[in-house]
Amino acid sequence: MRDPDAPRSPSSPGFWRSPLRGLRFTSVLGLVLFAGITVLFVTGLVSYAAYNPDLSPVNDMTPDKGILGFYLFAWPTNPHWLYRLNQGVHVTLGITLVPVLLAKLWSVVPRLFALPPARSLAHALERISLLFLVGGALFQFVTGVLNIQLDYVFPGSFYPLHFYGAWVFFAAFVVHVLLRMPTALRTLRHLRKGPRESPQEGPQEGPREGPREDPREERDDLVSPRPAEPTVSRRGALWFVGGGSLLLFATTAGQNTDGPLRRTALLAPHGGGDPGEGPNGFQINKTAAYAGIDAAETGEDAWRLVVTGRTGTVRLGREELLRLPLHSAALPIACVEGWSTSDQWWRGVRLRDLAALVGYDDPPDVFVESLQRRGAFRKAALRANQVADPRSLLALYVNGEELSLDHGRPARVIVPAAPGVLNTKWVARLTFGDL
Ligand code: HEM
Ligand SMILES: Nc1nc2c(c(=O)[nH]1)N[C@H]1C(S)=C(S)[C@@H](COP(=O)(O)O)O[C@H]1N2
Ligand SMILES: [Mo]
Repeated sequence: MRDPDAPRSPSSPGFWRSPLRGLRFTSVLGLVLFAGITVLFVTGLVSYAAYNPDLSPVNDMTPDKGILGFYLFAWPTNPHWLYRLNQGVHVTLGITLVPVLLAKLWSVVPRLFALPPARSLAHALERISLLFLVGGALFQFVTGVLNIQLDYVFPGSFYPLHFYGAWVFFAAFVVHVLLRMPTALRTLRHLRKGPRESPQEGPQEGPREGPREDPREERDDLVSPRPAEPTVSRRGALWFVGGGSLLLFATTAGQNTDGPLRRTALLAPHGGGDPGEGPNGFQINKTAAYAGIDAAETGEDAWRLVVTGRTGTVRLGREELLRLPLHSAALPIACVEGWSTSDQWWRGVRLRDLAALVGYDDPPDVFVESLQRRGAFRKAALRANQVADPRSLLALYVNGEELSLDHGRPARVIVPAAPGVLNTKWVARLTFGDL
């Protein structure tokens, strides 16, 4: 027989000795995760809807989604910062929650090794759901962070992985919350009524047997039966976790601003090309060089915008385009990676005016194609409501100057509230008609 106190096996309760572990620590972290992960799930699904995946296969990064697309809706154009807010929250919150997730896992790690693996069928099912919970949590956080930091280590495949992963993880999450929320709330209610000990005093004793001061108190298997000397109080540990989160927040959030604050975004993705100063001096995602754009093709003599619709095809050179009414709109670029710019001042031709040129008084959907020959974002489909918005432009100018080559010269799409991927650069062709 194994001595239950022998710290040799991680499945023996005595192996885990931190006096910080206990229902309270786990419950506080659990409640923070509950709020945070619910917001992550909702903003994640909303971000997917923002791509118009049900409009055209070119927009759909997860074509085999099946019924998981049940909730999709026509993405609105108001408020114009909608995607900026949604994705800023999704990415910034995801990064900020990393320390909380790690601390939560640490707090329950003895449970993961507990033997016997299953005491009953119900217990076996719960443990299988925990596999999906823990695996799913790690998977979602790791794929999310890798996608932002390593600039598409898995181009294309990231979207289905993160999308299906979200559903598996969230299903396990809901089961876990249903099972554990009562415990978490009861534990914290006790805490507010006055804990039996101050956090500095270390662990309770004899969690398994013996009389308790409050007989209704739950048994707490997370408390170590042979705790080590505390090196930090529970409150101190929570501050440590919160401090880690704060640090990540402070080094991430700046990527949603322009100007000097952006330099605080040490964890923002880098390498998009140096935007330099001046009117075109805002974040660049893919540079023209990266996208394989030949400057000669964008020049006055070479470039023709090809617009197709009900009444046929119209080809417009830059000069002809500029003879159409020009309009302005102040709109941000907001990337799925969680960075965004503040509103830039774009100037160009309304998409709905271009639709009218080829026979549509009531704007239909449009299929946009770039000069770019390869790469995932060279085509995009916009919905009729986006085409109809008077702020949706084929922009030729930004902040009073011609678009730089990296920002999409000679012309790019800009649509209010849309994710960056739908703002196609180096536009060559617009095909209007219901998709
Ligand atoms: C990413 C999300 C989460 C992960 C990966 C996670 C993981 C775990 C794991 C593996 C356990 C041990 C279960 C066992 O073997 O009995 C556990 C216990 C617990 N979790 Fe979570 N959890 C998460 C979110 C939450 C949330 C949102 C709550 C709040 C309602 C919560 C509250 C608890 C409580 C109170 C326990 C201890 C239960 C007990 O000892 O009776 N957890 N968690
Ligand atoms: N042709 C083309 N257009 C594109 C892209 C691209 O790779 N190719 N990237 C898109 C993405 S993901 C974003 S976030 C925005 C970024 O625009 P910016 O580089 O001008 O900031 O452009 C979009 N338009
Ligand atoms: Mo993007």
